Amino acid sequence: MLEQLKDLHTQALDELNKVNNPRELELWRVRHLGKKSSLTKILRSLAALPLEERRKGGAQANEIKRALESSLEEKEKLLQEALLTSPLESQRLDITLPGRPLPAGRLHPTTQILKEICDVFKNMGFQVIEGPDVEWDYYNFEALNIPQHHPARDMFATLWIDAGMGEKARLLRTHTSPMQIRLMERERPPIRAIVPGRAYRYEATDATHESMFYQVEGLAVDKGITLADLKGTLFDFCRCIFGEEREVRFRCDYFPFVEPGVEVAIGCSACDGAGCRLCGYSGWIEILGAGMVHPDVLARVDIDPKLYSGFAFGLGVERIPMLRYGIDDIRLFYSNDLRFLRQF
Ligand code: 2NL
Repeated sequence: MLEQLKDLHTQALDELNKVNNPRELELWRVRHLGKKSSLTKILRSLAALPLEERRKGGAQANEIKRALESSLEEKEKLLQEALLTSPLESQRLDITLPGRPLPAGRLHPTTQILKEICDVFKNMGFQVIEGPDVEWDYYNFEALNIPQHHPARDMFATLWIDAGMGEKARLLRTHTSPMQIRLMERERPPIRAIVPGRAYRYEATDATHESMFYQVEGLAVDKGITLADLKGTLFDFCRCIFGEEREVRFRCDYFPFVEPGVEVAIGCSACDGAGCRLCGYSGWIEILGAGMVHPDVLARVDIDPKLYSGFAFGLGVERIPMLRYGIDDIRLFYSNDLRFLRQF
């Protein structure tokens, strides 16, 4: 019987080694320690044996039973642990792996140059304000000294929202000046402000014309403002944006809302003034229109032109990066071609 018990023990341990999950373990327990197991049968049969054999066999059988029970417990623990750690192992994250690089965006070239322009004027004490893209005829034309049916309206090919309604017609502003009229209506001199924003024209597009473009307009109104203030301010601006060395030229020009009107040009950076295709063989590139605010414009917003005077200017924003980087088509700015945009 002792031999039989030994075999039984080794066989049970052998089988226990092959157990892989709690269900198999339970089957193993029933087989080797359950009521119908060989071991239980042996323990039951002991009663019929003579005392000496019963004692020896009993001791052996009980020892094996305890051994199997503690093996069972151990195995149970092992399986429990494996149950916890195996998903942790198989789903392990390597937190030392470098992350996937996120494609970094960038500011649109127009946004970049707008910030640069605004910073220059902010440093000179101008405030930056914005206004609506949809305007009344009154603010876009009438208040700027361009009455109904005046030929000067032809200078600004207009996108109308409701044409033929006189001063009450709405339109897409053809310049950002309307906001400066609004500013002069609600504030009293001294006024120093620039208005960056979109402007719209009803025009066929080509390399130098877009139906939507950006403008920065500036305005300064106070007692004793002269053309010299205008010249000094715009010279400084040109030096900040184009560098100390670039030449700046002032000449007469006409805009209905100023008197006198001037045009500001800088020496062509492509040919250094020698003359090339970019500058139309003149050596100069026009970048700004400006002038002294027309007395009638001041009077209309109830600023007395006998006491106050002002200068105003307007510049096309896209022209600056076009000159600086040799971009030969303004349409590139707003056609969303990433090959173009990624270069800035
Ligand atoms: C150009 C010309 C200019 C102004 C804009 C202005 C605004 C007010 C009163 C008087 Cl509220 N003038 N603005 C003056 C002269 C020229 O822009 O060619 N811009 C691209």
